[in-house]
Amino acid sequence: MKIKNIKVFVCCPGRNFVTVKVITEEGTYGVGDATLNGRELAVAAYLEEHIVPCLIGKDAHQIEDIWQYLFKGAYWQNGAVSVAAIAAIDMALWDIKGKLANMPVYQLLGGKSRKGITVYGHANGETIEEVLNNLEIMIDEGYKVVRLQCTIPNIKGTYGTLEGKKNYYELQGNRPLPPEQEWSTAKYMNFIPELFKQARAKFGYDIELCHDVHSRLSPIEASRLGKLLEPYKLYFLEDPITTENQEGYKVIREHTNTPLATGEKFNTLWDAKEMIQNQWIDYVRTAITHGGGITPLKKLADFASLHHVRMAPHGAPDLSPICLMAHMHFNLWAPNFGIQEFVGFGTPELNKVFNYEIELIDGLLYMKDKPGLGVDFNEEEAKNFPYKRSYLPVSRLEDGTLWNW
Ligand code: GCO
Ligand code: MG
Repeated sequence: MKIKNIKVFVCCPGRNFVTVKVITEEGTYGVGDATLNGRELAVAAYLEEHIVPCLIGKDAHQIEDIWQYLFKGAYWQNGAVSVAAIAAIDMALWDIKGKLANMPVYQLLGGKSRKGITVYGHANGETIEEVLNNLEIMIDEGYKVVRLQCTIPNIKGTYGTLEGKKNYYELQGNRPLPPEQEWSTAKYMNFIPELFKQARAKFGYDIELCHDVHSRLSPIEASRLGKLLEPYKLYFLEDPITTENQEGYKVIREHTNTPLATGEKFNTLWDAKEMIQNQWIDYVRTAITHGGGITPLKKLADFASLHHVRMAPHGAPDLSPICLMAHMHFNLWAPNFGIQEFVGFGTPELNKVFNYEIELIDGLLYMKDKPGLGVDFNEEEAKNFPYKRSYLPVSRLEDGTLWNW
């Protein structure tokens, strides 16, 4: 089953996506997601210039060996650009293997560990009232877990919210230069417990709630926030700090029993090794696209399960539906799956380019059993949505110091 051709596409149906199509000599093809928000063309070039030529003629069945060849064989192993590129090839090869076996990929991983995938959605708002109205809508839609983010009063720019745009695609698809936003840890820390206090007062404790700090605190500030939020029993507090120093999580862990989640920027298992083996975190959020594919994520899940850490894959709108569908298979299998981040069913433009079927029933996401990953990429439609340069914002403190976004 030799690889005959690999095509790389960069398109913008609302926002930019990098997609790979691996085609075998027999005509079976698989698709993969290589999107790296704000750096899409670097990944496309890495694929086209440095990966594709090496894979033509290789056996598409040798998924593990191809992964090792692209990772170890490159000498420069880690890094967001190269790992996203490898991930897309890996996903496409699993898609091919599933199609050839006439089985959904989860069957090849070991079968189903659960009937559906618990997801958390996002309730955002410019005010607490708006967040709570959106939360109510999501509870009515059946969500069992919801992430709450609210604009912080008296900070210029918004924080993790929609900035008045109608959806994430309108917000993120058109930022030709990085917008700058302001940050104040003090204002944030003084405000955010109130959001959760009011949410609990209005909706009680049956709905699970979580929150993303986007790595803006120091370990001791995060410890204090975790403690302040304890009465509101969060499902998890995400990315309270940056993770260059894994032992930062030890500090937080020693001070609070608020569960902790991190990992959406991790590229390898080793990025999370100490925090997992020391049980400083509860959920690891690495996505199949940014963690190198299904092949290494399987190892990460097994390693995490030895230490009571569960998987909670990143599911932001900058991961394409191919990644979402790969997560569906992975999550159906992973015995230590916890929860999947889910930002909804996309837009009409997005769903013209990516064809997939999912359904949310009572807070669980389901898909139809189809061979492979069960998602297709429409090359012709993609041509109608050319790449547009677009960046994530950057943050600065009120005195101008560059901060973590
Ligand atoms: C999340 C994330 C995203 C990221 C984005 C970066 O938890 O969903 O933090 O909002 O910021 O994916 O490209
Ligand atoms: Mg996050």
